[in-house]
Amino acid sequence: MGKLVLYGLEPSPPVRACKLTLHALGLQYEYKLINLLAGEQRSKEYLAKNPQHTVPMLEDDGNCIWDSHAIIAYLVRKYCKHDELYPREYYKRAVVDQRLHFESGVLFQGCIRNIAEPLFYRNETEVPRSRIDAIYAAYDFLEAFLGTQNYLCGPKLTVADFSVVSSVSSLQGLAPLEQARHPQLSAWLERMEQLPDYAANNGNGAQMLIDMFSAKITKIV
Ligand SMILES: N[C@@H](CCC(=O)N[C@@H](CS)C(=O)NCC(=O)O)C(=O)O
Repeated sequence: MGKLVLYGLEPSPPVRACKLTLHALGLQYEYKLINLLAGEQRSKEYLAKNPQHTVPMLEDDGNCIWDSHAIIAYLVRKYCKHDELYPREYYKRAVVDQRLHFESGVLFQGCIRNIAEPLFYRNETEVPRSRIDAIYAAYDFLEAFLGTQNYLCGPKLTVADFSVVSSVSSLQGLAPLEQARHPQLSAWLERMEQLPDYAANNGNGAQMLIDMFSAKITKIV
């Protein structure tokens, strides 16, 4: 097995999705901190590895992969002896892929990045109410995806749960889950919080992002 290096920082949800996956697979890795607010992702060295200048990035024996969804799928395919976390069966895998794309487009880009970018990169301090409404609308979809099942793709944990929990946990300051409107999703989040070493791999970083949001936001308008 080659040497694995994960580049990232704790508040980043997709970095934490990778940490949850690496932990579930029992993989050792080196963690290299990239300070986004200091612009380290745009250094010549980093851009040479990842021209899109995003974290997370995984380096596996010199091969660089970015986008958390590509990373977590790669890790399971390459390093997992069983296929539960990312099933090989076509339909089961399609369901996991759908949840991963939902996380990428709707939860991360549509909810988190749409709020974070104006605050952290353009120094804005007010958040339009419509962006908070969009978070609750995304929760409605997740509630439907879950139905009566324990995990997002059925009775078993998959990488989709790791990806989605990285966003949903980070949104709890901006849009706390309401038990009455989202009973299944609330129970799912509590279930995810019971995972071994959850705090180290996701909970603490999610709280950091929640604190960063609340330090910056003066008003929802
Ligand atoms: N879809 C990507 C999102 C990656 C992303 O946008 N990461 C943010 C941090 S959470 C970032 O690197 N921002 C710095 C930049 O874009 O320059 C993934 O899942 O990895």
